[in-house]
Amino acid sequence: MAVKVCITGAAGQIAYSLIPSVAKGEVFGAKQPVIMTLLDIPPMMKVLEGVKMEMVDLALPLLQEVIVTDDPLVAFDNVDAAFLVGAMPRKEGMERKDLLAANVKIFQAQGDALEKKAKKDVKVLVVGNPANTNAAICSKNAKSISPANFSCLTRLDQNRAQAQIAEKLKVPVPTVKNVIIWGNHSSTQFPDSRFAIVEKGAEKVPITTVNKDPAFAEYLKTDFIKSVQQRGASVIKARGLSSAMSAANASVDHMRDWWQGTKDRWVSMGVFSNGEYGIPAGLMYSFPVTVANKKVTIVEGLDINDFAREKMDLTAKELKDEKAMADSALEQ
Ligand code: NAX
Repeated sequence: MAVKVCITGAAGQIAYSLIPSVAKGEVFGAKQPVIMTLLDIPPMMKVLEGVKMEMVDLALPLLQEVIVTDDPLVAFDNVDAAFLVGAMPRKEGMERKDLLAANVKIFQAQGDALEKKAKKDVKVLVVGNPANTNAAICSKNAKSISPANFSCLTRLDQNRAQAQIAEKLKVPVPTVKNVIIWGNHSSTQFPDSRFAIVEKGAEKVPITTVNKDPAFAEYLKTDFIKSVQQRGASVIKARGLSSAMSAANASVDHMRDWWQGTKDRWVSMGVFSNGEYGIPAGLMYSFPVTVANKKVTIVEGLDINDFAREKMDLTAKELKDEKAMADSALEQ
């Protein structure tokens, strides 16, 4: 049976990289057929028809059907998985709270549509910003779907962090494991390298054992954190556009691990807190998690020192403020 997958914001730049990966089997399995529904807004329908033509021209064995639409009720009909990428971009002169207000309304409407149409075990990954708060609003409006089926993307931040450490240590990127992103997908996130290891054969070596130089330990507490927090802004500055190829790749990583499991490593996902590590219950917060049988479990029992506590609370506070702003925007 085919897996039915929706991608929203399907005429945009992230979707343009994400669509072929999903259609080729990189997310749901190399032998798993897919039906794809693509949602965007009415002015983008012509572009979306072009995207559909290109998908047909990929001539892929796993892609059974492509449906393009501007109606969320059609896009989410009977879907098993949804990548919610589409969001209102920040326009010149727009304040953060106006951007948030516009987006929470989009995600409220999409939550309603998911509630009406999606499978009850649908897996929803929110990529569109502000991703954490959008995911929380979406879930709130889809009451009959478990909140555990909603998450938001912080995997790009994790990948950025992992790549920077690998570069510093001159080791292959996949051998660096257990870097954590805590909190919001914003510049208050806390990229935490304290538990990171390098795998050398069967050995797991803490990164500060791989490089014992005190300057490296200092870098991990300062420039490393800042550069991961600011990486998105650096890409915009250089490219004139926000991260797209890397965001699509991270979305693939996130959904693939949710669908197929994480095996022996932690990954970071924005999920609802149940009060773990003193983070208020109900906040959509990025935690280290493992996944087995499509069930996400927050890694517990990690030591939180004063340095980490301060950073984790700061990003939680930003999320609480965003949630309050979103709630007031929805009341208006
Ligand atoms: P684009 O502007 O290229 O594409 C967005 C698409 O969404 C457009 O085609 C637009 O028409 C569509 N759209 C707008 N409102 C919609 C609605 N109500 N329903 C369906 N589609 C709608 O942006 P792109 O570069 O693809 O980025 C998409 C989102 O990802 C943005 O919000 C961006 O900020 C966010 N990002 C999130 C990241 C993360 O790690 N969580 C990283 C990358 C990116 O910044």
